[in-house]
Amino acid sequence: MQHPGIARTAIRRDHALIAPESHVPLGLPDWRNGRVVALISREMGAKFAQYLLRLDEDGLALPPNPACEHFVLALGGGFAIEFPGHAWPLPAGAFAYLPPNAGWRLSAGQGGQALLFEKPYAPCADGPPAALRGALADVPATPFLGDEAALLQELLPDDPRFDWGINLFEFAPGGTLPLVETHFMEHGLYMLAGQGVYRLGERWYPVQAGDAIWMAPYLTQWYAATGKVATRYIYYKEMHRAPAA
Ligand code: UGY
Ligand code: MN
Repeated sequence: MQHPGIARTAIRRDHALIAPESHVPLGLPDWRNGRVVALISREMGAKFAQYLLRLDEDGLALPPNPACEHFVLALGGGFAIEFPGHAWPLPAGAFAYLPPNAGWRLSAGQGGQALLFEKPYAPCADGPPAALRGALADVPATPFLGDEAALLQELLPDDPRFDWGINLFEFAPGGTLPLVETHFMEHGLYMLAGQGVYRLGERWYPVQAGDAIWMAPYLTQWYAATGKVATRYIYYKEMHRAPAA
């Protein structure tokens, strides 16, 4: 058994790796039979939040910050999401986008685990967009920069009313990001499957399914999938907006 004083977790000024052994769940007001781990938040220096929700039987979750926009992905178990005029089933692998102040309620019949991204919406003339839902299995995957070993699914439409993109990368074993990236957009990332090595700035981290990563603006970043199975990670990035003036 691993020594309880050892963790892969690392929190730095411009990046963070949050490994499951460091999770500290908490309950929130008006939630029922549910707890949340704030994997990434403004407290850490990020401009958004990323949560892991665990609801037990008959659980109910509400938006942590209702004035923000949200993206929820059902990881396991089953959920239903309700907001005025809508009630959508959200089985494992389904996702939903909820605009600011949508007034949603996420319920779990038998229980389940979900990932939640949350951000203050950056307005534009025609925004914000309406709520939408989808399923990972229905979103086409395209080779990233022509690389068949790095398949990218863009879960939200390429529509300037969206101020963020939520994407899913699948790397075949041995696949890598084709370049060391740097950009003004932040990332929040959650590893769904596989393992590899993430370069974050000048540090290199062994990472695996269940890990979360925050990358601040301009952090240099690169990934190599080293496991025997494909890596799948979902990540958030700012989109369709210029850097702050
Ligand atoms: O979209 C991106 O910036 C993506 N290629 N970055 C990453 O996976 N770290
Ligand atoms: Mn990037």
